[in-house]
Amino acid sequence: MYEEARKRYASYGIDTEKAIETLRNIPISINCWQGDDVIGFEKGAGALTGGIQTTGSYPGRARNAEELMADFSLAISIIPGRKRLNLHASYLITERETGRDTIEPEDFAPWVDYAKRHGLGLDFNPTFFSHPMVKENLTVSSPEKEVREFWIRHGIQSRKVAKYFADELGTHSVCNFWIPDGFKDTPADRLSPRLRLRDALDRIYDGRLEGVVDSLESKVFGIGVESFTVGSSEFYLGYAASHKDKGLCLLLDAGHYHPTEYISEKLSALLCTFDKVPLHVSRPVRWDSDHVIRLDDELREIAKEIVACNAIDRVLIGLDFFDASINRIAAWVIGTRNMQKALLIALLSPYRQMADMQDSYDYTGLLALSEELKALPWSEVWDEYLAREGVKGGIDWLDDVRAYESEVLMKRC
Ligand code: RNT
Ligand code: ZN
Repeated sequence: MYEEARKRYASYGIDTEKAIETLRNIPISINCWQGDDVIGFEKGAGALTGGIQTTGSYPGRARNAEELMADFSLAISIIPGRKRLNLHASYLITERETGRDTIEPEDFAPWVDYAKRHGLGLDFNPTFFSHPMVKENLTVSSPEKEVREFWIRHGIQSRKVAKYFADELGTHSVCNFWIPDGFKDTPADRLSPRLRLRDALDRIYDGRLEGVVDSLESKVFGIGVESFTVGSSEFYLGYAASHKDKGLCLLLDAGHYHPTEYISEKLSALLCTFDKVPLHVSRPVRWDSDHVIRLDDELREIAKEIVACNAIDRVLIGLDFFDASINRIAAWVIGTRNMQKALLIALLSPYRQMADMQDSYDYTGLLALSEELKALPWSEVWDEYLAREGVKGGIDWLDDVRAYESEVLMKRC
């Protein structure tokens, strides 16, 4: 079957072997927070705030680091290719009495050991939500100095953790800031909170850290903060672009724009200015709902842009979804494998030839070819790839997840 597929692609000038080799080396950063509904391991952790929500009560949520690691290990054994793990500050593993503003790299040492054991890179996110020091939905843009200072310290300490990850693991670490500050209703003063956010960022980013990719994630609105987001797209685009010399860049989350805007369309725009473009690939349904990503048109278009822009090394693919209504390990596997399927489909397309058609105004040929490509047997190439990686193809992997579910997950209460 694969031989037939290989020949078919070759007739379009596409080398399936090269596509497989490239795919194997594209790292995907998988979000740890799908495993436990964004709760984390802090004492007293519970309510999720910041305008995001997990819905559903599927049994078996990981309740501690040991369980989360065990669950994640099963997931990555079913996911081919290179993987990274994306952590939040709230996932610290420590005996030390510490607060968000006093976290230290050592509080994440067990994650570094885990990453080394499994050949993973680590990315990091400060956690500006689910905490009593979030006052009226505000952190660094609060009118209260004490609140601002607390969260500025959290930002500064978080970058140290990312630096530690980069140093220990010999691969970059994305340190992504998503700050959910906003207002439920129309504010009287939009400028002051934004100036306070700007000043906080000036304090947090006081020098480049080798190996750390510092990124800022904007958002359009959140639940309970519907009317105003301090860190909007324009705010962060302007800030990141004007602090490019400090290594700052903008992260694109697929769920953080108006419903007719797509991040696939924005990638090439950012690549004109920024060296690196980190992503949170997510799936918004009616709002920023963070559904598990499907192999839908937008996912395919995101992958197409990464490949067609020749930006595999510049776009840092991270996932951001959290569905509590289905088996969480299956969610990781389905979402990550979909990202990889979309990349494979993109790698199996003759973009040079298509760009030439565009440049010679052959829009008819371009439409005809791109529609024909959809019917080519990419799934044969996918199955071959999984077989070579020693990973189960088809739906067979689900048996392993179901067995683990009855043996392990169902015993958690
Ligand atoms: C929320 C943002 C943010 C979070 C994670 C948990 O809308 O997308 O990235 O999902 O940091
Ligand atoms: Zn995100």
